[in-house]
Amino acid sequence: MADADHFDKLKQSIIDQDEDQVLAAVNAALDDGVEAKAIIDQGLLPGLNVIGEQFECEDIFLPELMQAALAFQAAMVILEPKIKEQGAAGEKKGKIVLGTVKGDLHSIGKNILKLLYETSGFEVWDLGIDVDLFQFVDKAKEVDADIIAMSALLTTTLIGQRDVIEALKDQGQRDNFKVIIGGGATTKEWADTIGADGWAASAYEAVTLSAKLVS
Ligand code: B12
Repeated sequence: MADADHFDKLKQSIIDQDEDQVLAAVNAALDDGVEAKAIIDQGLLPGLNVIGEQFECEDIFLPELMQAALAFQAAMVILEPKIKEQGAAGEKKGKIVLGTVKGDLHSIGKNILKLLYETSGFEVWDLGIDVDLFQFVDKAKEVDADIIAMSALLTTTLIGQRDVIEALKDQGQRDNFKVIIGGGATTKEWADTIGADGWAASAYEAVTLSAKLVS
């Protein structure tokens, strides 16, 4: 089967919120030699975007949204080890404290970013989701991080990114860390407004940006 047909099947399986179908499509694509990263970027994520649109238009509701997210995460259990196999060994490039901000439970983008950081030679402390501002600041100080990287998917939780930068300033720590932000709800303008050191639209760009910031 051509790669494009695999991508269509992968996308549709997420839209159908059918975990068995997702796993079958992932395994079929891998068997045909499609790369794990392409399976995610060109198959599964476009499906998740359609799910987001359907949710916004109220064609589907929270249970379906959750079902699609679970199916995506089941695929990642197969795909993560494949991506890690191609990962970088050797000297570490820098230390990253990563998390999704307070009040926000979205983890998929953050987890992809973590995976790419680790396979690109960064050390990552993943604080998870719903991360309080002081958890970011305290962990960054504790491990002497180079970068604090914060994800936000909701317009209502964006403010958590600004709060971390303000807390760093209050503690006289702002110059000790680079701060980058991302996630579906963020923009370059928001990053500039809150005085972040960088913003990226995708996990790939985030890794390139981080490598520049630590060099
Ligand atoms: C899956 C999903 C869920 C799942 C999340 C499961 C999980 N474990 O993550 C569940 C079902 C839990 C969920 C819940 C909710 N969701 Co939701 N969800 C989505 C959905 C469909 C996909 C999000 C996603 O994972 N995208 C794929 C990833 C890869 O994209 P990403 O996170 O943006 O990450 C990429 C880049 O942004 C970047 N990146 C990410 N983080 C970072 C960090 C840094 C530092 C950098 C540089 C880059 C970077 O790299 C990533 C890879 O390239 C989106 C729609 C959409 N298209 O985004 C809605 C969406 C985000 N959700 C939405 C809503 C409203 C909700 C709920 C409030 C629904 C409800 N009524 O309860 C709750 C909120 C719960 C909470 N408190 O957080 C809205 C948000 C609207 C808004 N603007 O505020 C959206 C946009 C749907 C919509 N169109 O209405 N959701």
